[in-house]
Amino acid sequence: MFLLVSFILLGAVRKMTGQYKMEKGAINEALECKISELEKFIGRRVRIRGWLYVKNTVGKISFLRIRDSSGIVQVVVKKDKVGEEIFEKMDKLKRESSLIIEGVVKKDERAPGGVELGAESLTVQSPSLEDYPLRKNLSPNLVWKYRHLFIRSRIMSMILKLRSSLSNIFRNWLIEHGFFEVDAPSIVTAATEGGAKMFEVKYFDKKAFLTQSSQFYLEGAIFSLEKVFCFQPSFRAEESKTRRHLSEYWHLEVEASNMDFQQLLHFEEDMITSVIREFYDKHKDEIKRFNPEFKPFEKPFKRITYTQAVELLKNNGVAIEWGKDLGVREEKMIATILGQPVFITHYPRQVRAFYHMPDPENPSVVLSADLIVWPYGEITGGGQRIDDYKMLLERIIESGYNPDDYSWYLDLRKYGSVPHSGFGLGFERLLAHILNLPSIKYAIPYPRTQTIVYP
Ligand code: NSS
Repeated sequence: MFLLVSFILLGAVRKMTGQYKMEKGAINEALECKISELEKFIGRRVRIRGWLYVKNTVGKISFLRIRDSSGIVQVVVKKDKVGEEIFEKMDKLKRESSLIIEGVVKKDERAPGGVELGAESLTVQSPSLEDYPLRKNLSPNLVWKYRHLFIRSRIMSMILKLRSSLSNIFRNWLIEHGFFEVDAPSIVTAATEGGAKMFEVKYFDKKAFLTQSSQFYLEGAIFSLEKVFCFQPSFRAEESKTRRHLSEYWHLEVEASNMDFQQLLHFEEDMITSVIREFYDKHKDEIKRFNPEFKPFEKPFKRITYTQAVELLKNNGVAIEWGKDLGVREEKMIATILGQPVFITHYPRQVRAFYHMPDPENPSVVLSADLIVWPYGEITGGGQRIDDYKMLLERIIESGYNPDDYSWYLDLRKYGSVPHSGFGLGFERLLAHILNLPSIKYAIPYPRTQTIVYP
């Protein structure tokens, strides 16, 4: 009796875990796999699921290129193998129809990936209802109009994979270095970055905004967790139609207690060089395809103070007054002369947001740093924060803001304030720089710019 019960139970467990099916199927059933795995299964019968990329029929044979998330394979469909009805149906299929194909994997040195699939059965999951609108020689307008389809392209799927990997590497690096991920609200009531415009939101009967930066919320969180970061969108309503501006971009922001300005610069260098090195080592071939010239950044990064930068620019014929913010032209010149990336530090207080700590040795400048590359410009902005209640209140008033709007932020300086620093990194700017993309819009699946809000 005991043996009988055990036997029945064992059978149930094997069924549940799929073990039973595997054993039975090993002989007859096709093995479900991704296209990139096919080379491991030469001679085996497999099943792939994908989308029709290209079709070319010559008499009774059709050559299909099928893509899935992992790659592309050539599938040879012979009329006598799949039957006349299926062959005719398949021959009418339009690009991007979704298919399930079973067949035997064959070695073929000439084929991309070194293999091709000899189809034995073909199931149309869903035929494309119309001609696919994205064909060769795409105009930029078409790309933005059909962004939801364009992300299926090989180039975009490659970029999206790299994007996903880069964000994972950043996250893992920060977590391994003792940071906690903290989530901040996207709907807020006040500005953080003086210069940048905000999107207004009707929030029930109140006025609110889409956040420009999660910095203030991270500053709040250091008093709980000490080392924190977030990776989420920031919104900028700037009317800039440049290759480096998005209205919604992914912002990696880091904040740490008891970190001073010099420690912050070292921290940024460490994080950025380690993350880019790991990213490069993992994806060298893909990165080289986009940007053969790219070399991972080396420590230490070049450093120049704003005042030295103004001197340098003047010596190179640029008419710039001390106290004015640096523009694209100036950043380009500095990055070209000094090499990149370069930290520009100690900006005049009037061109930086109110929360920056004035330099105790020269309070007309603040302990802030932008990391500049070319052509994407500033990839990080950050610095040491004012941690004194009175000083922060004065700076808020001096900058023309209403202290009531910032009372919770001021509170942080009332209860056990500590020196602290942090920075924000424009994720798409960094990715676009590494891959040398023609515009930041290629570094994000669904860009939002002054002119693009659909799809
Ligand atoms: O405005 S920043 O320079 N700084 C802040 O928002 C700080 N509150 C961040 C912090 O210290 N936690 O923006 C930071 C970075 C900047 O260096 C750019 O790389 C990127 O955010 N950024 C942008 N990327 C894409 N599009 C736009 N419009 C954009 N604006 C800033």
